[in-house]
Amino acid sequence: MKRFTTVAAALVLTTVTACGSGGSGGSDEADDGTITMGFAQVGAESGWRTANTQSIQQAAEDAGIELQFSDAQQKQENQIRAIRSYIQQDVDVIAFSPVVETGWDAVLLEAQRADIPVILTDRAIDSDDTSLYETFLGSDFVEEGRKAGQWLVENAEGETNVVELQGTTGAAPAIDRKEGFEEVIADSPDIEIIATQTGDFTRSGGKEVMEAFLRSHDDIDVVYAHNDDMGLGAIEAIRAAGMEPGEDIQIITVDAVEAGMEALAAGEINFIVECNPLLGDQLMELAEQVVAGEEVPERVVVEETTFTQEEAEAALPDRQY
Ligand code: GYE
Repeated sequence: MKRFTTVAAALVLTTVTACGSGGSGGSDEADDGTITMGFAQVGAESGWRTANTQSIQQAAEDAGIELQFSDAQQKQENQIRAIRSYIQQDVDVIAFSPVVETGWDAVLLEAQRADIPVILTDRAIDSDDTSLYETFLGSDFVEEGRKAGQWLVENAEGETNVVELQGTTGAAPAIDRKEGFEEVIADSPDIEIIATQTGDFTRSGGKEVMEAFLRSHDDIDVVYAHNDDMGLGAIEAIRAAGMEPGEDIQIITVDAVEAGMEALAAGEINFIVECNPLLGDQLMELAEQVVAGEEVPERVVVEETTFTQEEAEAALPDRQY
């Protein structure tokens, strides 16, 4: 009898301990082995983002990871609020794609104090304290900008006036794609960026800014858009101004989402640098490793390619996004 009591008491204790570390949501890994991830997404601004969100949701389901998902509508304060709520819920791991590079130290310190590991995905942050996150999974945006510039250097004939549609101001892909492109064209004095402005990575933003560029410049040769969506908006603006996109004005974009690839194959865009949004499976793998306390690389770079018009036509049937 005495022995039975002891075992029963031990069992009760174990249960209490599991609950205690499980947090209020009862979703902590200690409960039944299920990992809960809080994911703070940027928004739904582009075809790339839609494909990225689908990839993350599908991969979580496949990996049996419980996903708490939020859409910040491209606002940093919304993302910070989402991260705080994940901290409060005591999730096992937080992942997010920072809308802009700076201003994250305070909230990430809160996550660190609560012992919740953070994974950066897609976009990087600009902070001296690299202990605030475990790893960064995403593309090399500077390299993407270089590839765009390289194509132009190889294909430009004579004086070439470029207008640039930048991504969201302060976002890593906007800063880096600009930097990589400028670096490569710097040695070509014939190529000049005559106007540059943000279109916030949206089709409507790209269209609006391109309309303004067309009103103030009658000598535009090339559009360099930091994503397909803005390039697609520029196509509409160019058509409305009575010109042929891809011919009268050449267009270079980044992403290679389906709508962009279709426009490339149709001759309306001239060159696309790929940026792969299918990060879900890799993210879930990293999350499992991080939660298990395993070492993960500081940086995981996504492999990418580029597409000419002919290559787009050949690749389109097999594209997943
Ligand atoms: O290129 C753009 C999206 O952060 C890589 O964000 C991502 C970028 C992508 O809105 O289409």
